Amino acid sequence: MKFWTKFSSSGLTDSLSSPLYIEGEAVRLRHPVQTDTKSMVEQTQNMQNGIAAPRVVVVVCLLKGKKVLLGRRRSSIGDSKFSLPSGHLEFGESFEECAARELKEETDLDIKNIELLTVTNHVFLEETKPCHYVAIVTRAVLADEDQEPRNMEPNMCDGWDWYEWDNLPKPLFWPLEKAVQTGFNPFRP
Ligand code: IPR
Ligand code: MG
Repeated sequence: MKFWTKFSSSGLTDSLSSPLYIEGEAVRLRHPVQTDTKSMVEQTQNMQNGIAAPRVVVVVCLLKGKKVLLGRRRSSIGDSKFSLPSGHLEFGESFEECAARELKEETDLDIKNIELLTVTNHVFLEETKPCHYVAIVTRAVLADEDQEPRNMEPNMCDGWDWYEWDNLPKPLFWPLEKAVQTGFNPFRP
């Protein structure tokens, strides 16, 4: 069953049975949401068969001794926040493949012993760019302990460094912040 939500230029007119029109086109949503027309235009950038869809990202807790690798983001999403290396899951990829690829792309590091730890759900409909992400949180270690991270995407990140889990920098980017709030600890066996 498909739900529809109708918007007017003045904002939300909530109805499960009315279409949402953005620039003349009807857009299907599975749930009515509280936001305005401009936000909806942004939100519906990720469409699958005409339905606004969540995206999947894989984040990696790369552990070295008592430290974890973090970088300060440069991005319209989470700008200036400290983030685990992360990236969007590509079609056909396993979580482990995505983790290894993203680490290589962003830090030039090779990793091993990639394990799934937890999943976090992030729904931000009130942001300038509303979005919905499911974050697959993994853990890994360096394939070669002597490797050092390189900032491979300086337009996306200020640089990578190792931080003590008990003394994380602030502010943290959502996936890590949410995990920490729930008592998550990647160092637990
Ligand atoms: P990419 O795929 O560009 O590495 O994604 P990202 O690191 O900017 O974003 C993934 C995190 C989500 C939660 C925005
Ligand atoms: Mg990334």
